[in-house]
Amino acid sequence: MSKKILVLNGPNLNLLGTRQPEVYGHTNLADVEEMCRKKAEALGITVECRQSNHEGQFVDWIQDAKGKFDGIVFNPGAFTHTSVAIHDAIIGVEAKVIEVHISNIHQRETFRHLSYVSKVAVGVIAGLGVIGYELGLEAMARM
Ligand code: CA2
Repeated sequence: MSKKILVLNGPNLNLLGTRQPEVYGHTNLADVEEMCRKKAEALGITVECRQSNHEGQFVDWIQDAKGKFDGIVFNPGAFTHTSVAIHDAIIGVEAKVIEVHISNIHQRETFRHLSYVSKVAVGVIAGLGVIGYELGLEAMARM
C-alpha cells in the first residue's frame, strides 16, 4: 500500500503570496498544496494538506494522525518557536515529522532561532523556499 503523508501548515501561512515576497516568495498556499499533490503523485505516495491558525488544532491533528498517516511534513509557522504543546504531541504519538520552513529561520531574528519542533523532528529543511515541501515529501517517500 502506498505511503500516506499529512502536509500541515501553521498560522498565517494562508497569507502566503500576498505580502513579504522577499521573505516567502510569490507562491500562494493553494499553489503549494497543488505542488505537494503533484509531487506525491510522481513519488507514488498520497498526501492530505491542511492549514490552521490554531495551536490546539495541530495537537489534535498530530494525535489523530497516528495509525492513519506514515509521516507529517510540517511547517508550524510561528508555533515553531513557542509551542511546547506541539512538541509534546509529536513525542506523545511518536509522529514522524519533517519540519519545513520557507525562509532560513537561522538568518532571521533571534526569536526564530529556537525551534521546539526541531528537537523532535526526524529532519529539518529551511531556507529553500517552497521547494522545501517537495524535498520533505521526497525524503518521506524514501524513508
Ligand atoms: O519560514 C517559514 O516557513 C516560517 O515558518 C514562516 C512563519 C514564521 O513565523 C516562521 O518563523 C518561519 C510565518 C508565516 C507567515 O507567512 C506570511 C506570508 C505572507 C504574509 C504574511 C505572513
